[in-house]
Amino acid sequence: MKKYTFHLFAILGMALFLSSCGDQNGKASSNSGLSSNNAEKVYVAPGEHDEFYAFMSGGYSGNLTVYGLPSGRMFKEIPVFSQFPTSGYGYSEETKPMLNTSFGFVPWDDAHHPDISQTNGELDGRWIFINGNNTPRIARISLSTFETEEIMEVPNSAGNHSSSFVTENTEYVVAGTRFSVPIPQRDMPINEYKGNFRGSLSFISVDPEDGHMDLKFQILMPGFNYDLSHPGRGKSHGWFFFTTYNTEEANSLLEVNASQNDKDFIAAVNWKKIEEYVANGGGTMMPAEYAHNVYDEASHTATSTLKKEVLTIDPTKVPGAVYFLPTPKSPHGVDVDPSGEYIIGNGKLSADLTIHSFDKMVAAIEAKKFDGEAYGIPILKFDDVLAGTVKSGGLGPLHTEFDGEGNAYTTFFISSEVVMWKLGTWEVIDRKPTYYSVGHLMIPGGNSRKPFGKYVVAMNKITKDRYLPTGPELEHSAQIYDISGDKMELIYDFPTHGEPHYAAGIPAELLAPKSKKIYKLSENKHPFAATGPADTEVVREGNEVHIYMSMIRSHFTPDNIEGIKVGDKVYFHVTNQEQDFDVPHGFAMIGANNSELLIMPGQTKSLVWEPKKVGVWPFYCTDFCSALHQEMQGYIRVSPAGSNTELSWSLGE
Ligand code: K7E
Ligand code: CUA
Repeated sequence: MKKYTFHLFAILGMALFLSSCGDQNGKASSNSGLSSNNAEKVYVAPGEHDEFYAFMSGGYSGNLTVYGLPSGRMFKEIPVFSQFPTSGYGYSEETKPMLNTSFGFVPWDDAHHPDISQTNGELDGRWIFINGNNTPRIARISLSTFETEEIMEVPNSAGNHSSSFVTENTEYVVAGTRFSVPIPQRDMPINEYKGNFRGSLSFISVDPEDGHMDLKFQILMPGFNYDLSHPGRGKSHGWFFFTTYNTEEANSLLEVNASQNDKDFIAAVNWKKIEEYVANGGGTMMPAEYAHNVYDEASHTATSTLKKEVLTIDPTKVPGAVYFLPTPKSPHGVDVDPSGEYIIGNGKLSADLTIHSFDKMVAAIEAKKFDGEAYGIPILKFDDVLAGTVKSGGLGPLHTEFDGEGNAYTTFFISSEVVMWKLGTWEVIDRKPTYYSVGHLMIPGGNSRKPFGKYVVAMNKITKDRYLPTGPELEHSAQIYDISGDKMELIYDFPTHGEPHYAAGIPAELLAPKSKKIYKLSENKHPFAATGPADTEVVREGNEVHIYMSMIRSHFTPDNIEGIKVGDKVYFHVTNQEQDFDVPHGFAMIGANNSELLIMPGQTKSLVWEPKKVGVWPFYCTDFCSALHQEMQGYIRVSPAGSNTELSWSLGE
């Protein structure tokens, strides 16, 4: 330990020396955050573990990446909405159904907001949810296997952005539409948008035992843009808050036309009221097509079901269910503090933050003090619900997180900074620059009753000169600030993959002990599993051939197969017989029009291959698994279509 520290000091000394010489641009050093003390704060010695997991959305990568804090080391990319050749996700026969939608197979999406499941408003570390914006979907990922287990398409939605946030006991994962659309979809002139389009807010229930999702109801709101959302907690549990913009209902040149109103709204939704209404038979079933894809851990296989209807709610028919809180300047994020009292509107075209009071909101509703209505939904008076304003001096507030010690941290995109301020007194305590143009920020547990306020991670949109250049395309950049003291201290930069929008962090001790190590062979229920060499065989059904194959260090059984013909459709069903932690094997077949398979111990995966050329063709293991990994290979003999080469298979003959 001592030795490492010494080396680190030596390296740092050099870095300081170099930067003090100034760079080629003659620009002043931006390394003021760098001191040996800060270096120690992010240094995780070889073999040591990080204190937190950070799950960062991949944005346009469609996936979720896992990092350690404070080291900023990337541990895993979890494929969610995008095909991922590294593991075969979305290419293997078992996982193709995960990417099925009512539009057919959609192997990509734009993933924005991960949120970890909660019990009593605290992170419980069972699952993490994330939204797909483009072809509206919500995914559930297991935090024991770190695999995507379920994807629910969201009908009547478009640009599924105010998603995927969970209620205090994970009763629901909530999804709101960014783009309003005709509901049901129909052929109509675009310029008749106003008054005719609708915005849907979807409540997807989560089974407390197995996490399975079910789309319970959709609230059909006026045709605004529903940008972000967050749950009430503590006393405001039972409510959900959504920001809106484009309350002008413009359908063109929104940068001008959707910035006309001085105030848009935060929609406050009392979902418990709606739940009650639904339980009493309220709501209207509407035809809707949407896919529900579930991955089963025992069979290692996903199935996709196309659902046909959805329960819709007209909010004007449920008294007391929805109110509008006027909020200045096209708010982007809406965040709720750990106590559940303060609802923070981040008006992205403003310098100030608007904080609404939950208690005042309830009092104003009880006193029926309304300032008119919008499409039958009561509008509360701005001054009646206002708790305070943060005069930040920054520009372009986007998102706020909390440290659990009475402080809030807000990102300002335009002025590129994080501003720390005090809940209740609204005074600004500290501000630190970000490099550059920060979007979201994350404190582990920062969207729960119990934040772990040691670090805040800022996720920046623009990288420019932070790293060695990599051509025109640069990875995004995240920055870690130590917030354990009175002021924020920038301690580290690290590159992130795709475009992280939001992230969710959790103490490592809540996840690491229950992380799954292997799949038990004895529990493998895959219909084509070959859990031992005795189960291996090759079965022909017309021109379909099923190969039940097993693998163990360092061979495949069988490794010689003859009798395959051009025009066949060959399924390799490959089972990894290993029962040791971290001994995957890979499988790759020459000319296959998909990817390799990376198969975990005890798991079965299937690859389809349609041989097009006569010959003898090799397959091999792609993961360096033993000293004899290079020997882990086999051959398939492919005969002409119509030939009578007999089907045979063998090992060691
Ligand atoms: Cu990037 Cu939450 Cu999609 Cu703000 S959103 S930055
Ligand atoms: Cu198995 Cu390399």
